[in-house]
Amino acid sequence: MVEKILANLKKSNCMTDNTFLQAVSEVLNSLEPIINSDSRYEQFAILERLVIPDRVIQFKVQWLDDQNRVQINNGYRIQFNNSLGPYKGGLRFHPSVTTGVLKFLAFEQIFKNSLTGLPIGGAKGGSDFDPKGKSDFEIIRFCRAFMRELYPYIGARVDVPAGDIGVGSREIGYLFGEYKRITHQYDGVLSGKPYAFGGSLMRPQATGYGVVYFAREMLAQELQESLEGKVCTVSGAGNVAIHTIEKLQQLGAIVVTCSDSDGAIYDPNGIDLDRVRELKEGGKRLSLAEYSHQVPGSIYTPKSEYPNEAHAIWQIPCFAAFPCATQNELTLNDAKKLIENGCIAVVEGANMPTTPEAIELFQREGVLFSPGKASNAGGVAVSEFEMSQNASMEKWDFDKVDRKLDELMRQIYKRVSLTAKEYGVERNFVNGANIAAFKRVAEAMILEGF
Ligand code: NDP
Ligand code: 2IT
Repeated sequence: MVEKILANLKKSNCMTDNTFLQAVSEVLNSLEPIINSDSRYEQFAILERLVIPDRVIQFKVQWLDDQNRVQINNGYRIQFNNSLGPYKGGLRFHPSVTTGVLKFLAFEQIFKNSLTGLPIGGAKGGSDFDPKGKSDFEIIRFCRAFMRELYPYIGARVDVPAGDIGVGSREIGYLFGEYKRITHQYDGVLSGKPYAFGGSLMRPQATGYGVVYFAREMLAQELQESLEGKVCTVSGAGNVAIHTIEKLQQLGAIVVTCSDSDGAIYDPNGIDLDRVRELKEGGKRLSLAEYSHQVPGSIYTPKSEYPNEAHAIWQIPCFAAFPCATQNELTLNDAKKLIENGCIAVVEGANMPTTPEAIELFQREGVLFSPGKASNAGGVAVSEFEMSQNASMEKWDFDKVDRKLDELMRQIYKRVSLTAKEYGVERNFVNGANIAAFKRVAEAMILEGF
């Protein structure tokens, strides 16, 4: 059954990128213990329907650069599944964006959003636009052109985009401004807005803080361990990485690494987060090589010097590893090294950063492994809190959002670990997450007919 679905998908998706198939294979294979437990799954063709997006919207984005030259990019929104609520998921602006990458991200989002227990469906969108090196006015012109094409398809009760790689509150602000100018509507059509007009406190921190809350709970429950005084490695230097590092440091962990698309920093004295922020926040995206010039004792390894099919970050000994940059950034070779160096937990902050072979090895060797759809769900959860505040015209204070986030991450951990136990795959949080998420989505799909 699973093989047949995967073969059909391969045929119908002329794919230049395998990430969509990778994500679907993982989910379908992990559903084995549940799929025959309810005859309605077959009767309603749930698996077959689940792997095909409701809609793939593609459009041309035309904008003027600072030299008044016309520039063209591809824009996309993949509305994958809205059984549980309005389509919800981020926008990614990065040259590597293709339909395939966005389909993988939108598919993962269905399950992540289901795990939160909140009423949100799964979607993703973005563009192959590269924000690096663009002026603020170029970013504005691009965001306006992007929204001019996207606005008919979104709405506070229809589809609510947010940020992802290359899209933070600055870009969401510009996108919102254009939506408002075109439609004359002032509602929660986007989340991750600046606090000044409708954003939620703590949305910028939510994904990273949530990752650490999940890790704290998992370590306490599974191993009676804490993060205090432990050496941790984090990859990435963007929104998720920065706030993962911040919360780890608040809990007394010693974070010794971070990275960007060109190289990695090892700082045995603990990452100086203010320096990283100066280089990376506000869309600056300066090179981390600068960090090693500014901070004595730190070492920068450019990407060209990474070991064969491995990454510099994962060569550093640590208690727990937090991949927070991008997909497939932690390979089998990296996993071998982490295990050799005594790493006992891997907590994904990015979406699908660990390759399937690496996950398998971690699980075989008893390393606690948390998939991103469970541990990075705090971002989208606080996005939903933002939708809720917008709809009721309320403003929650920081502590309220923080408490709700912490509680929600504990709930996700509990849901995932109990489900794994119930289906005979104890401590397999990948299968636990996929099964728990699937049950909720499948039930809604059945009850809504077809
Ligand atoms: P940002 O754009 O803020 O940061 C991305 C970071 O990853 C940057 O340091 C960037 O380097 C690096 N990076 C991007 N692409 C590559 C690549 N191909 N190879 C190596 N490094 C790369 O994005 P976020 O922090 O928001 O996103 C990071 C991950 O977390 C993504 O997988 C995203 O899908 C996921 N995520 C994000 C959420 C959010 O709320 N923002 C929520 C849940 C998951 P450089 O500085 O050189 O560009
Ligand atoms: O991958 C993700 O969960 C996000 N990029 C956040 C999505 C959201 O709607 O907040």
